[in-house]
Amino acid sequence: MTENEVKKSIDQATIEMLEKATSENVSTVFDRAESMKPCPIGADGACCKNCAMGPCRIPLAKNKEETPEEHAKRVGVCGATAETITARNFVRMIAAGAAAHSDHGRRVVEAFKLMAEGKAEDFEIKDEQKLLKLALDLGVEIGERSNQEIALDIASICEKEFGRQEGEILFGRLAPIKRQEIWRKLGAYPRGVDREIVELMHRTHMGVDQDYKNLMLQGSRAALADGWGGSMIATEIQDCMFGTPAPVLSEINLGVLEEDQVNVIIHGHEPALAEMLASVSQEPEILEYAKSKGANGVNLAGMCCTANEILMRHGVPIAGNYLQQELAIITGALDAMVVDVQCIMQGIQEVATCFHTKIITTDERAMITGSTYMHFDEYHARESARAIIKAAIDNFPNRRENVKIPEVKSPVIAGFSHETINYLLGGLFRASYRPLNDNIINGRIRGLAGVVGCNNARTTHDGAHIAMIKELLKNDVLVLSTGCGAMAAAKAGLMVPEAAKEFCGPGLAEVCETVGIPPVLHLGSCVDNSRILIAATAVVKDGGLGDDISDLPAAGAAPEWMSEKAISIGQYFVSSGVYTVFGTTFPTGNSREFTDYLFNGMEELYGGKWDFEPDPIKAAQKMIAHIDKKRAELGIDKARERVLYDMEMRRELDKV
Ligand code: NFS
Repeated sequence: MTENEVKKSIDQATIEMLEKATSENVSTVFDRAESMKPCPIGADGACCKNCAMGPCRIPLAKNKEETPEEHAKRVGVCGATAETITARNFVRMIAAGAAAHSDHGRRVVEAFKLMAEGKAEDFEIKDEQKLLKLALDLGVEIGERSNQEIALDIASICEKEFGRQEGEILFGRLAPIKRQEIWRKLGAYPRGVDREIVELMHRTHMGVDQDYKNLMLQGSRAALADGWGGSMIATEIQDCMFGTPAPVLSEINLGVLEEDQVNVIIHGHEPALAEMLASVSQEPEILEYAKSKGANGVNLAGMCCTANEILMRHGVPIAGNYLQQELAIITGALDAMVVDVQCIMQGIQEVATCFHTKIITTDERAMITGSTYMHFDEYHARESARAIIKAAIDNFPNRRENVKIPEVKSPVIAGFSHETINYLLGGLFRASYRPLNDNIINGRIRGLAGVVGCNNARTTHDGAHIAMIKELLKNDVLVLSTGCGAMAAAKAGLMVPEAAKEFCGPGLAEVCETVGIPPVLHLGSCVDNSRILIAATAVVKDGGLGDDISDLPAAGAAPEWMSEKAISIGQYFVSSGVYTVFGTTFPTGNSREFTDYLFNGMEELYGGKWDFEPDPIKAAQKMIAHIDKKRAELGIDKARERVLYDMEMRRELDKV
């Protein structure tokens, strides 16, 4: 292991595979990040390419105050100011991120509708309870009607929600009343996400909206239409069709690949295909076919968010997070990487040419030149999945000599949906968040943190996630996690109940040990950040901690973010009242005024705000400071002092 590689990742499996990549002369994202530095102008949002008079670059000189005269000169050819250009770039990131989540949601609704119409026989309603709850939320008549009839109504309401032209999105009603009033007062209560994104793209076209506060209002609307709309629809319908997650034990990291079996990784985001692959991969006929090709079985593993989906629902192991996608191929043991949409690096195809791995694309929206396309047909989902697995099996005999699977994996308990947390805390017959609220009020739990988001090759892989989470746990902050951040936590052994004793402050450790939960709760994929919104709302509704999400001793973070989806998530957290800190880089350095609006001004309007802190320990401390501020405002800071005093006393006693 060279010193250089330690900086690339804190994950042992990753470090080993990077060594293998170097020795076999295979270039990865880590190498490319080293040889190509980010453009400093683009990184700060200082480049406007919204018309052909540009691109205009108006960089801000760092480490130096700008005079008003200098600022006035720093404009694009059309006269657009630094504020306008930076804000336009920022809200366009929100639009792209919201579009990705919501188009995923729409696909799920389409499959759900086909199922309800009886046209997609391989799908079914797995969670009837959730279907009925959804019917109540959406005002769908239940009566004596069949599940199919109810599902059909739900599908057509959800389908229309994406394009809602006026009024308020229906799932917004699930937010605390006070939050909804804030959105109404500000004019931020969104219509359908399609409408909000189109309007956002219109407003950022040359010569339209030229006021950064007004642009951010539209940014908030698009982001809220994602979080409380597109993403929430995705989560709710997926739960109906594939089951609401419940705690499940599995394993994570490249060590889950098996040398003697056909290894298939499903990578991407939408769970329909992954569900079918999980369902067919152990069919006797398939296993027999694998045997005929010399393999001892078929080993399905996940990568990125689709991995979270099938981990949460079926305990299918995870091979790794975002920055490990090329490394899975570099093991030499991967027979097929099956991908759908989002977070799939084009680099995997080039890496695959150095090995025998077959890259199989399955979605007509996401093709990769040089890969094999096998259409996933929702009408005949099981047949499509069988064909894909068979293609992987056919590739098994093509394995070359250079196979090396790192012997690194960790146990993980996942599956903490809002419903599960409710049952675990309150019991099946009196499901409630009461014990959580009581423990926050009495100070054993200092507060809640959502640590979510990606990996980024510009910072040490997993490093910031783990440093931040450990700092939070030490200070009695319960962590909820999704996406690649959740995978980082799982790989570091933080998603098993035993972790509580080792990593948590005494108050949090006691609560986790009593309830039997890990101190970092895996809530799912990135669209499942909607579960965090619902959990936060449940805490508000249970009482004693204010009457809005912005009153809670809670904070959000994405310490290694890279995708535009993360910006949309950050914005809907902020617009829902959450203090949200990002690491690595922040794309608004070009305008101090606009950045100040995000970091301070928004709080006056929404009660939540953005922040940026690349040092994960400092970022965690900022989150803790915010949590303590909220505790003081709620008048529960004294309880916490008493608990701390008690623990200090106990430690003193231990020394005697
Ligand atoms: Ni989220 Fe999922 Fe990972 Fe980032 Fe990509 S997989 S939706 S965007 S990289 S957390």
